[in-house]
Amino acid sequence: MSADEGPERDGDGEYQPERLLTDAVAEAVETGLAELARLDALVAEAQRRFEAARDELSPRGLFGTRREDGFSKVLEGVVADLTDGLAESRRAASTFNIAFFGRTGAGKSTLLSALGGLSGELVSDGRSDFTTDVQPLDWQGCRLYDTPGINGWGRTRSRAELEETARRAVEVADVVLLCFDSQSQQASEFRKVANWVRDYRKPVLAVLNVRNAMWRHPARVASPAQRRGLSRTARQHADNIASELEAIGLTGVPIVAIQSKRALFSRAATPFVGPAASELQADRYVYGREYLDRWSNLPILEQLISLCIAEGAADLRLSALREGLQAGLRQWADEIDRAAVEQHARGVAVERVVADWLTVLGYPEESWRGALPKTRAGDDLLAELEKARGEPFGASVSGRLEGHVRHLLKSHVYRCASRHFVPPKN
Ligand SMILES: Nc1nc2c(ncn2[C@@H]2O[C@H](COP(=O)(O)OP(=O)(O)OP(=O)(O)O)[C@@H](O)[C@H]2O)c(=O)[nH]1
Ligand SMILES: [Mg+2]
Repeated sequence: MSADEGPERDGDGEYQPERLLTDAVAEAVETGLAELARLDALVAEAQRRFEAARDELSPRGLFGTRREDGFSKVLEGVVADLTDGLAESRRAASTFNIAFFGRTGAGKSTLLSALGGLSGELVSDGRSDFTTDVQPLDWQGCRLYDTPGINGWGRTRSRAELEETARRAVEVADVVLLCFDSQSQQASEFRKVANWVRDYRKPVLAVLNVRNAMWRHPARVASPAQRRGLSRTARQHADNIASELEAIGLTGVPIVAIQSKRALFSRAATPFVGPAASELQADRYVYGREYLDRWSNLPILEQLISLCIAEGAADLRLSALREGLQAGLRQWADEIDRAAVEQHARGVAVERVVADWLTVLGYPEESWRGALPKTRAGDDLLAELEKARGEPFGASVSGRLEGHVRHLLKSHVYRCASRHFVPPKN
């Protein structure tokens, strides 16, 4: 990637390095929100159908109350879950998330402070493991997540806790930035992050913070041969990082070399409270902020982040939203299937009881069938049940009870009759 193009300017020639990124973020956020509106409509339609199904299965009684059954509960759960899921997505969709990972001292907080135009308070004063929490910073419609150095995990907070926080940072990230510096390029420390990145299919960029103060500093390094030498060394570092990343399964990751300290010197808000405040003043005075910005190469990193968001992240956001909803629906389809199997078993049991009763009591005759309770459609409940099971009950009109009573009566009356009956003498 060319490092010599100047930064963006607007029509009046005013320097506006963040414009491209802001536009890309705004567009991608808008695409996500439009998709959310479509999904909202889908969920509203699903809700309408669920409720119609529930009304049919379990109509409201005389006083507007509904009998609680398995289906009602499942359906209410479906609607609440889908609505909550979309509300959660809406909260995350209003911003774009960029998570920074790297070993302690790699310059993560420096880079993040440069991007955010902070005044240097997050940058280490030289101590390692300076950042101890995942810190979110709102910026240009994005949320930047500064994370503790990965090699220091576990020193200030439990490793498991920090790993979980880092995993969540990858989960919500639209873009993951892996930060290296010219002194440490071991990608193996990123293995965990790399696994999450692959699992969640997140776009990744690598940043190489070149610490050599002479790199990309034409005002101080006049000799082209010397400049080429410095560039060659930076290139070797970048190649090394590429093969390290490949070794942990991250192939084709774009790598941008930057000078974080120079970027911060250009972009920081004043009064500056970070390290080397007097150096910052001197550099601004001697070289000017625009020079420092251009030769820090930060605008190229910003362009790459913008491209990532403009080209890929909007699609990723869309599929993440859709997949999220689909996963919710699949889960509830399984619940409904489970409830259906359960209800079917209960139905079979009820049918058996009804069949037994009919066998005992006898199948109701047409003459008194009108006394049976009716459904809303006007059928009596027995007819409704027979419709549902697909065949009428085979019980005869005179049930076993009748036969039994007749039998009892017969034998009883016979016995009584035989006791009291005195045959006439002839
Ligand atoms: N000389 C020089 N110093 C730098 C450069 N980039 C960062 N530093 C310094 O290196 C130290 C560490 O930088 P940070 O940005 O705090 O590093 P970090 O990756 O956030 O480190 P942790 O928070 O400990 O994980 C700070 O004192 C920075 O001023 C650079 O390009 N050149
Ligand atoms: Mg830090």
